Amino acid sequence: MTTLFDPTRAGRLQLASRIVMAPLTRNRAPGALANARMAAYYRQRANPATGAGLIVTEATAISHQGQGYADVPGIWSAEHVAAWQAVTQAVHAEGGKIVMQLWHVGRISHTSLQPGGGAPVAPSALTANAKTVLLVDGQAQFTQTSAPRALDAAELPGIVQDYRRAAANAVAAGFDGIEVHAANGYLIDQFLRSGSNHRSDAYGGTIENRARFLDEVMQAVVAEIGGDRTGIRISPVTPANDASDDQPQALFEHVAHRLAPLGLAYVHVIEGSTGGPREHQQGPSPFDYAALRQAYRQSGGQGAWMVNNGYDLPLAEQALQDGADLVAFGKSFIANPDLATRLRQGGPFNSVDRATLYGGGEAGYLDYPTLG
Ligand code: 8OZ
Repeated sequence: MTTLFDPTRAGRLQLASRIVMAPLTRNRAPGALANARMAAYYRQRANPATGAGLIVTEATAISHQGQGYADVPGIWSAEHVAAWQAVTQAVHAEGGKIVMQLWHVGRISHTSLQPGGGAPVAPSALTANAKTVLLVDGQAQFTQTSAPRALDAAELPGIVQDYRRAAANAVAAGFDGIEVHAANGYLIDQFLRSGSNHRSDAYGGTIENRARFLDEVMQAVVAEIGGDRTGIRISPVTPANDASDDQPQALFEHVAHRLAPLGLAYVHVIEGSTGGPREHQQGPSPFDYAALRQAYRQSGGQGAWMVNNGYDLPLAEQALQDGADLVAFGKSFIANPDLATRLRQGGPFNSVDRATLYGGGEAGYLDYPTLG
């Protein structure tokens, strides 16, 4: 019987366990630059014997336009690349593996974070009923997102190019690969889902059209660094950031079909409502995740299948028996740097302090205790 503690492979990534540290936004990168404190945080979780078999970084902006939250890191300049090298070196020194999550927030932004104080960009000029995180005197301030402007189709190749450059930069910074953030109501998901995409051109309307932008991003990134170190994260029914779709099953089975030929390292699926109920449903029937994986496999997709959202040990072991390859843990990795040790021993588990999640210093970041 496969356990969480058994090694596996995801594309060209040899992983010492099935335990993945999920991407987690922490707003501790002033100037969009990774720093020594972040390197220490990832290092604490990097040894596969006690921590993660694979770390996915916090979401990282591919461009200034892709920024939507205070003090989140970036990967669009040489300065960003140099800053992240301290993180990849720290993780590799512990024998760990780390991929960077590439992020464009689209409409989930605020004019104060955009180039020239302009409007955020989106598939359509529809304001999200959603909040972003600004920092005021170091304190997280949850603030309504700004009204976006609709992207002109002529702007899209530039954004695709930003993803491609970000992937190249991530490799230059020493990452083992990248994960394209296509989940949680950010730019790619805004194109995918009917609630946020009201376009009448080749990028809107039909499912095929709404998936076109994702397709172009994936093709570009895979051409740049190779499919076997590229992953993707999707969240078929999450309502996060005002995301909605009237036919999620058909939409994401189409996405699975399109992803299959890319030779990806892995597909990462948030089940249900991100950070909330796993049973969350959009549309008339519960989402069928087994059918989604089957659609991917039947189209020839061989990437590792990574599941996420509210997993504990029994649920995770069951997922592996049911055909998942990897399980990503979010909040439990924030609070338990030695999560693998604790899972192996059946606990105990520290719980997360919500007051220190977004922004701040070492408290609630570097000071969660390990066993022993
Ligand atoms: C929580 C706070 C800010 C951003 C996501 C990147 O949901 C995020 C995020 C989560 O994917």
